[in-house]
Amino acid sequence: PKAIQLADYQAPAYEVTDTHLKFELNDGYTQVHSVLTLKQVGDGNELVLNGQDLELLSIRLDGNELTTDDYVLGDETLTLSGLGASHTLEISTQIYPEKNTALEGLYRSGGMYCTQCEAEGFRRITYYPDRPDVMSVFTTEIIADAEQFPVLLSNGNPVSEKTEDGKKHVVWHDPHKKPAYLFALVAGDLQVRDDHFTTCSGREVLLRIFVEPQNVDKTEYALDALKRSMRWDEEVYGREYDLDIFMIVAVDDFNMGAMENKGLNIFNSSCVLANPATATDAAYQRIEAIVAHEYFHNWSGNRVTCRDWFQLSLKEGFTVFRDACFSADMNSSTVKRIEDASMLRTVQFAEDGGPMAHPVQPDSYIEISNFYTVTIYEKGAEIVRMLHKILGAEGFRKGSDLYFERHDGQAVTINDFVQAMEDANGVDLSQFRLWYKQSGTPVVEVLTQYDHAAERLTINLRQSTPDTPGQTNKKPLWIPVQLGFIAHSGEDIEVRPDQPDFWTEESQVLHFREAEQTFSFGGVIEEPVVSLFRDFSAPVRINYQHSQSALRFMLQHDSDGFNRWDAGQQLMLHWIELAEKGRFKLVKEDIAALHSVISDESLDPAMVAYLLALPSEAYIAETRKSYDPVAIHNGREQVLSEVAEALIEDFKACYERLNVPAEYQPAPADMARRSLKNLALSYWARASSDGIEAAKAQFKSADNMTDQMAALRVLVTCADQAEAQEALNAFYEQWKHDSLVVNQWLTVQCGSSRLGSPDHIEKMLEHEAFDWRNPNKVRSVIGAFANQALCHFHSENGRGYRLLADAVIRLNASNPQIASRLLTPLTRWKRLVPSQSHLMKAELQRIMDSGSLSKDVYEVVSKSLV
Ligand code: B3K
Ligand code: ZN
Repeated sequence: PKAIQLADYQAPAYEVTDTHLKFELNDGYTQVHSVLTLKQVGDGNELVLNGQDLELLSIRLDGNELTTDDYVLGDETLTLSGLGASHTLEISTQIYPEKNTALEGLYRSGGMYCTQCEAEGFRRITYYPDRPDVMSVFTTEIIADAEQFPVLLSNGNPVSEKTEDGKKHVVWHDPHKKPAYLFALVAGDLQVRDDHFTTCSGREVLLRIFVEPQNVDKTEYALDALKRSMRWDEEVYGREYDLDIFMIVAVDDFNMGAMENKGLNIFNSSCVLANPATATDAAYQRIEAIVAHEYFHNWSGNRVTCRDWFQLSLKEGFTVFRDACFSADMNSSTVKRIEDASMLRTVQFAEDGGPMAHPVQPDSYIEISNFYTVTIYEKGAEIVRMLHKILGAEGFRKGSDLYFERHDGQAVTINDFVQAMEDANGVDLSQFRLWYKQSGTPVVEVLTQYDHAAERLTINLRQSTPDTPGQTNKKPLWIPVQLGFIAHSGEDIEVRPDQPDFWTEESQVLHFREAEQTFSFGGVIEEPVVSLFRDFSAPVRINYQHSQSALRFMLQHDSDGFNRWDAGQQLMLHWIELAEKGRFKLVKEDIAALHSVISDESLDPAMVAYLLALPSEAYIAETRKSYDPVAIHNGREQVLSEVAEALIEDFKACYERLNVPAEYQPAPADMARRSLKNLALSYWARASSDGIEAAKAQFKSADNMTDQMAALRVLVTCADQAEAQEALNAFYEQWKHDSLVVNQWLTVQCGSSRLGSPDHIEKMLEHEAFDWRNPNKVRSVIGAFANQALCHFHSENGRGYRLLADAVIRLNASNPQIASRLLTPLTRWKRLVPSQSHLMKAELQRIMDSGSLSKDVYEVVSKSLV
């Protein structure tokens, strides 16, 4: 397979002004007839259409049937040459959605048909210039059996509908021009729940969620989140919705979370369906975030789209930033920041340190599906957040207004986005642009010095970015450093930089722009604790050794919630390291610090839960040059147990205080209470049989999935094996009719460092609840195992690796996207201790040698073996 290069980009020669599609859905096969209005807009008279796994039935140009002499049919293209200024092109193809297991293009999921076209799925439907810079007005006619498929949907507004000879015909028209990747079609026997939204200019919008009949009682929350998103985008970005109808459809078989098709979002059912009995608080929060994310794409992605797929972060980074701000506004902004930064540091830093490291604007790819990554999404969002820090809320809004106004209806580049920010604010962002082009995680070394006599503090910063595949000698970046000084009293003291470039009182941000820079501050009357990179103001690694006592102090006093949490994490990382060396003992100062956190009832309980949670095994691994997962697991377990024992009375009291009967509400305050309650339970049950009994009681009496699942997790982790299994069996009996709950049941055991052994995983692959065709099931079993049950995945004999490689080889043939994603843990082989890393490498090699690899798997495996 050949790599596609950004440098080779060429504008299209032809535009498709109008696209008429007619779908005839038949049992076993579907025919697609297209009529394209072509207009020459660029150099050349050649039209290249993309197509994959299509049966070509006929082509007509301006009414004349073409023969094979008139075009060149390549492997995945159909080329017409010698064209004039305008034409009408008609193409008929036949496709087989029932046989489509890749879940790209048009496919069957249960009893329904649906589509997934981003990034390059439309070419599996018909021959078309399947590239985002070709934008067209779509009209779609769908014909299908009226009884089996009473609901037929596509983008835009409904135009007409009739039933003739048992066939239903509907026509949809989308007035907004769009690239083919935003096309969608759904056919099924679905139930709908309706609602309404009045836009800021007073237009009425019909909101509809379509689901399978058994799920109608799980649609309320998504509709609520949708309305809140629509209002928020009006208020915060001045963006109004632009069609009379907005639809969401829930689909069980889906490769990712959801898709922002114009006016017709399609969701993985796990990311949209919820009721209190079946969905956890985490699921509610995920639904809120994803509904918002897809809705926000209507402007950042659909109205203004990407010129080519190298610009993917233009829509994804910006939209993740938008949904993160929305979630922060709806819930606790500090907790949201902790969650996002923690995930970035765990997963994105690992990607940056591995063979698939790439810039937020990549230079090349083999398979674009491999680039829907945490780097494009989350690091991309961090870059937009830094722009927001640099420009301020008002300046940023001026920039986004200009961007949307200037580029509405266009397919543009990341550079166009930055340019709008520059033009609206009159700043030079040339150095800032490097964030998009340089891969790797920057490291910032910090030295501080305090001169008591002069009442002066200096901070020396040095930055460097390590080499990554294909990139060396990186340049200094523009790094916003938000900071504060904390006095002995615990209060913040005023920070007055001697060089106040860009410094503002409210932002408290230093602009660190050279390889090395020293900042000095006068009028500092006592030696403060320096709190750096508050709010995680830049996606960098920080090397700054705070003393243990400074960390304990920050854990109790830092006014910045993120750094307060991070201080605790640093303390705990240190404990775990000591535990691994057999030298850990919780000292009384540590206990006092934790005690003060847990007993501070003025704090947000959700925040307390985060302050008391140990860093994950994956994050601990990420902080090491080379790591031994089993040692990390054991060290962390020891610290967990010591904390549980030392604070047993606190945890018990905390649990009892918060375990009050209350009707379930997915509201921030209730979620916060449950999160701390269940964290307290997990510690309490670790240290005493009373805690286990409390977990059993909660498991039995819970009226909501948050509490039931938390109790089940505690039992799986702390109860003896027989009791754990008993709870799992009872849970399955209770919930086996509900596939989304069963997925959680699979995850809790397959991701467990207690139960998730390779033997157990093999057993679950044979279970009636498992299905290789369904990505959610694959993720719940194999994904949970390889990403969470680390001590089993990395078992000494290499069985965990073999199991994963077997799954990848199998899925490579049926669903390459899922195969390639699942593979990620193996790509980290160089970071493991040698005994493990050579076993991992051998499995990568075995995948490589297994023959006929998809582009998806080939790209990841070949880059990993370099
Ligand atoms: N844009 C889609 C992702 C499509 C992934 C294609 N492999 C979902 C989202 O980011 O909103
Ligand atoms: Zn997105």
